[in-house]
Amino acid sequence: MSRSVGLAHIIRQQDGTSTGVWGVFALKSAFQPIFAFRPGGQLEITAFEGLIRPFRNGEGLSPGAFFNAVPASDRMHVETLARTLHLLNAGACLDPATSLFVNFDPSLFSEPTVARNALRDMRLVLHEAQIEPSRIVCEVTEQRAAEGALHMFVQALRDHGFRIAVDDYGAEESGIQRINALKPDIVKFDAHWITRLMSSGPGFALLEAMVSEFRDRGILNLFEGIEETWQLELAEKCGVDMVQGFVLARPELAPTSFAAFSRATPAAAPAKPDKRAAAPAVPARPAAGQPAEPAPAGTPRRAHARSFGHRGTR
Ligand SMILES: [Ca+2]
Repeated sequence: MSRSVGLAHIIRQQDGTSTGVWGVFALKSAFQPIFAFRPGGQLEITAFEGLIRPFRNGEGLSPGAFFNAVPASDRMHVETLARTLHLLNAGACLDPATSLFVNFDPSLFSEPTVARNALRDMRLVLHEAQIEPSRIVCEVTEQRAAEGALHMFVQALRDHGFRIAVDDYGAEESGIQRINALKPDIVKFDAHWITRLMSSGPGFALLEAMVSEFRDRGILNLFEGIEETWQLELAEKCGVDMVQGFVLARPELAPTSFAAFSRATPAAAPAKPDKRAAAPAVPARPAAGQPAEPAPAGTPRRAHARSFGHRGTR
């Protein structure tokens, strides 16, 4: 089965997942789990972020390079295709009890009519995927769009019943005033910024103060790009609500194996044997010393600069 989204096409695969075709590129959905801290310090998958993985002639490409290569005139089509794929694939293979984070570039939606039509189309896809709008968290970057247009777009998202997350908080010119004005449900702290702050005592204190301030305002805090065990320990010490990063789980192409953690029945896709049967109901936290440099809790250390690729991976 195939259908068109603008100039692009979506193909339903035999395993129940959907892939996209845009020019010479094949696009697939990957999902990365987002974990919540539960009482007792356990971590539980509470949501997934949809991320695009582009392929050309069967070879995987960097998402950043792919999105940079998309001409401005095609960006809306490609973004719409990416979101549509994530919604269809989430409906096919993710636990309905989890939320789905999808990325939006608000600068593409500065025209109210464009936003209205795009969100109406998105609701149709959600209906088809049998996903309630309340499961959707829209990640918006605040720094790329004009303020008035951004507020209007965020309001339109809310009117559709979606939640709002400010993405990459701390990068570039984002600031507390803009957070106060936008009143998001969730703030996702910029991965590089967190790493920098965690590397010094005063930086960590600042991070802790911000987390506490947002919490007082009813905003949930999420740290992304958590790559090392010591960062995870500091995140917990900071009182953050949710964490995402390679140390916990890497993104997996749909159909993912994550269903094993929270869903008894296999997805529309054929079950991946073995792993499912043995998987624990709640993923174990990484043991100290693995997979990466441990450090005593509360001992911030300088992180190795490593690209996490969370940008431009809509
Ligand atoms: Ca994001």
